[in-house]
Amino acid sequence: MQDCLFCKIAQREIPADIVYEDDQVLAFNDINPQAPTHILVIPKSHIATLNDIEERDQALVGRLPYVAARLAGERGFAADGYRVVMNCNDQGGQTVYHIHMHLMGGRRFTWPAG
Ligand code: IU
Repeated sequence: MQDCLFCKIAQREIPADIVYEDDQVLAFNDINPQAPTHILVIPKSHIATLNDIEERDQALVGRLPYVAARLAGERGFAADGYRVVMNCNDQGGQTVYHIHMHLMGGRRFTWPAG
């Protein structure tokens, strides 16, 4: 999608520190990390918010936690635990309108979220 930052990253029009890629999904280090590891896992195709996921997108979106868990395993904190987050719309804290799963690990997280 035109003017979508994460589409531009997926299309290599804007640089990012990419840590994983397959035909459907891309993962890159967050530019403003909130944990020792903070990776964003995105679908390559544009979906603006969680509310915009369609029936046909289910397998694609299901791939996000699959990839996140795999990356957590590779980085050695899968067993200790980690946090995945998807923010939706303004009150949910979403700032980039292309769905993304935050994978954060390497420290202890608290609950409830702020
Ligand atoms: P949010 O859930 O939409 O608030 O998360 C957006 C994330 O995208 C946030 O953690 C930013 O630090 C991150 N990010 C980025 O990695 N690179 C960028 O160029 C921009 C935002 I703008």
